[in-house]
Amino acid sequence: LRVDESKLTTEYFEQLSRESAELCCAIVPSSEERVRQEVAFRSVLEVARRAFPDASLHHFGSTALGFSLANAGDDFLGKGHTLLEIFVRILTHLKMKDMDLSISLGSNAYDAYTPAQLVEKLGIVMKNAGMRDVKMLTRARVPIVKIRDAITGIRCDIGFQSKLVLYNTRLLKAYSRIDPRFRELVFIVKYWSKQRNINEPYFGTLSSYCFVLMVIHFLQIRGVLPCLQQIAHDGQNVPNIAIDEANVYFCEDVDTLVSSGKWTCTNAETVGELVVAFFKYFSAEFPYVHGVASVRTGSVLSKEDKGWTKDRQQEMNRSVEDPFETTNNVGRPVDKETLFEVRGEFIRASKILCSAGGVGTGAAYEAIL
Ligand code: 3AT
Ligand code: MG
Repeated sequence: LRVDESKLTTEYFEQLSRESAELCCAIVPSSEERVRQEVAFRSVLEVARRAFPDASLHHFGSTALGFSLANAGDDFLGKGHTLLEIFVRILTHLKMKDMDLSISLGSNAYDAYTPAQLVEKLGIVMKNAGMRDVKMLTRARVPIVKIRDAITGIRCDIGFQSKLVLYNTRLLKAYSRIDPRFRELVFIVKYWSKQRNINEPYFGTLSSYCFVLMVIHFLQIRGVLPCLQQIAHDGQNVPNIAIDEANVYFCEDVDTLVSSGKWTCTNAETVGELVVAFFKYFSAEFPYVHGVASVRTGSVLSKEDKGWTKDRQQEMNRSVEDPFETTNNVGRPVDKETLFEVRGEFIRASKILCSAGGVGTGAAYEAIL
């Protein structure tokens, strides 16, 4: 990858930051959207209890975090975009607002049913209760029922995931409270990945979750975010809080962390600078062959130490470690064919971002979408 960065000007980075802020403003969920989510949550819980009377329901993933890219807001619609632009965006946003829900049951239920049977039983009550578009994905890595709530029209993915998803959602939330640049970068990267069709784990590309971990890892390396799993409350040893054989401890009280001065950010880069650096990092700098991006340690680990393969074909799919479940390769869906597609998109974005700076044209950021 050859890019000439010497021509990138301060004005260019300012423009990128401005465009990023505008894009985020256009796609953050409105408060009305949140109310509708709450209504959908309650109706799913009510129906699930018909099949599993002791069920409790948990909201995780982007909609729980406020990271979802929901309906284009009025802000965006009022800004003189063409009808085609608006149409494309709305289509994209519609794909983006699935609510991730997880049911937990008394332990006996897990002995009585296989994961596929749980999903079938849930799917049947959902259909009988008049939920729309009910699909049971019994053979997915994590079996789920997909539904569209009849009243609100909100789509939900409902599964019986391990509690770890609730902890990793909380971890991401804590990071989002430390530095506002994190959330903006996540919006941009997620939006870009969906526009470029490399955000479909089911078709061998990466999940949003994987992209978010890549953003955190990058910001840790860059000194924008600390490593919350390595900071002990007492300043001494990191405790072990075991859930499903993982240590789920992390420093969640980020307000105290910042106000006490235990964490001081030394990086003053703008969002525009970070966007350019992010794409450069994952297209040219990250050591895919030997390295693993580890949010848990705030560093790049070696594949050898982790006992993960060094096979070149496996570069991407062994490169991102789950923060809690350390044997989980979050990049796993990527295979030989899609590896080139995903890497190619990073390289393309990086090249465009760096060359647009030289030309100084408008809408620089839009060019990567
Ligand atoms: P979308 O807005 O739905 O694209 P999201 O942020 O909700 O993005 P995902 O749907 O990819 O992200 O994932 C939702 C949550 O599911 C995030 C995490 O708690 C869990 N999760 C997803 N993939 C994995 C994985 N490979 N390993 C562990 N947990 C995962
Ligand atoms: Mg999701």
